[in-house]
Amino acid sequence: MTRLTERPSWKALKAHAARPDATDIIGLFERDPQRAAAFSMEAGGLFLDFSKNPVSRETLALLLSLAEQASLEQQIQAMFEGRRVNTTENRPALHTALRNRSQRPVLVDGRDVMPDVRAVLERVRVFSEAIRNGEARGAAGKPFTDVVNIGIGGSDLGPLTVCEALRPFARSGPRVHFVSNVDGAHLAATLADLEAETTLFIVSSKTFTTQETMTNARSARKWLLTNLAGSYAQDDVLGRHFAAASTNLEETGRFGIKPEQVFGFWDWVGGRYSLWSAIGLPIALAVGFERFEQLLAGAHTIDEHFRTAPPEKNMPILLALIGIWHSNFLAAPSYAVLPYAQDLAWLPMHLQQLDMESNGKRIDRAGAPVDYATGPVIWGAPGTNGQHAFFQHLHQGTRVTPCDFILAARSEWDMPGHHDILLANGIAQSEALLRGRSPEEVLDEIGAQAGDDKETRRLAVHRSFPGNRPSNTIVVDRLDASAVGALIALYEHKVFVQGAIWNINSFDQWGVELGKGLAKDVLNDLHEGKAAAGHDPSTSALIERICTLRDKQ
Ligand code: G6Q
Repeated sequence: MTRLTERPSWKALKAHAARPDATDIIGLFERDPQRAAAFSMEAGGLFLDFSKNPVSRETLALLLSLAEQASLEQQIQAMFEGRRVNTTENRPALHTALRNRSQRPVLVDGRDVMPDVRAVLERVRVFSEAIRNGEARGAAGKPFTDVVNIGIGGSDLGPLTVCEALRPFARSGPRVHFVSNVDGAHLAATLADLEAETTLFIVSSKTFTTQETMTNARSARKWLLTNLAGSYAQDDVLGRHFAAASTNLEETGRFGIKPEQVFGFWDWVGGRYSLWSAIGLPIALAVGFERFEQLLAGAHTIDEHFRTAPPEKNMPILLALIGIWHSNFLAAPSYAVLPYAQDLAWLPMHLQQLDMESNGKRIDRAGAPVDYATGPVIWGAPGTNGQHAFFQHLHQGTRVTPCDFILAARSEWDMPGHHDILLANGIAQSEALLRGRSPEEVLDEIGAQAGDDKETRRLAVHRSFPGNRPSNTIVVDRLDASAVGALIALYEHKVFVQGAIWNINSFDQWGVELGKGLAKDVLNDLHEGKAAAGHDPSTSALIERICTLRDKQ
């Protein structure tokens, strides 16, 4: 296969990006009165306006031919069909099967995985309903008021993001807490407010060997037994107060979790794509199984759209291509996700993992180093807070950061007057980024006459904005479970498309292994109180310093 940078579409895009007016978005609007309508689309309850990007019809055509030359449609099909698209781990990536609401079978090695998927979902339904309605109780016979999910990475961020997003619908369920960090502060501060008699722990870990999760799980078990084992049998305490979402049934049993409280999934579910599996159990507990199903259904609608819509009308494909245009051809180093919704506060973090762990790769699928940029740095925070912090950089910094604004037309909270202010700010920010403000406009606005006030003219430069800064705006009617499912699925597929075009494997994460291994050696050193041979001088000195400070009387 021809290398990506050697393909005609890549070269044409390079030339296209070198035009002097390549980033003139305002000019595109001036020349095309239909632009706002022509460069926006709807799918699965999501509306995407991508008109505020330096993308013309010609740009789009070139980007679409880049996708075609990467055999994108065949790659999409391969993922949905359960082919082993995760080539370094020799596995399919079938998060789409977890939310397959159709009757279509999904075959892995000729076997339909859907009966197993449905069976686990049914067990999640029964268990979550029993906890929510108080039928399932703790060792003291009391219903559970609090659930603590212990997990990290993909076993934390996905369910946490969704539970936060659906807070308005969580009023009748138990409170759900998330403990991820091995920093004892996380577990200790969470447990400080909880009663052992009414607390259920879910250990969420695909492997059930993750250092942080197992450390937290063991400390939680100790806390529970210290508080309850004096009055109740240890087996009963563990059996009732612990559940697990895992693929490692041997280890969950060894930990003391009853098989009936273990919810399985499969090696073809990647951690950062696992919220749709048993890892979503905290979601079902927080907002009810029916809403969990609505979440799956929302994602499934986007899956169907992604699988069947032609590339030029395909939302994840368009979003991905625009991202490629920014990062590979216009040299944007990062990408900001700006939900104007406090309930989506964790979305930027979830997307950061999804995108950066999937596409932060430098070796292509053939094993050769790439000679083009892959996944950008993803960051962001909810509006309007960001406006009072890093938006300065977005508007006037030297680096251009493409942004996604995410807005919900209606609020789930009864707080009169707030939502319009929130929406107005979100819309106005994308307008300001596009429009900018010249020094002359600043002077006009402050009523100064050219030349008559040196100080005013000096300040006008500082108060001006370059404009032509790109953004997408995604609008949902309301942030219900279906919209949240659709939104996350949209980004999952965007990431897939980019990985497919960059010819990298978006489904492995070898880059997290080296540090994990070294941490074991450093932990040994900390236990020994001195640095063993073999570290670099900086690392040895740090270990020694930490040991000295730690052991000081
Ligand atoms: C995600 C990664 C990673 C993983 C965590 C937790 O795609 O694989 O974030 O989810 O390392 O792993 P366990 O679920 O096995 O504890």
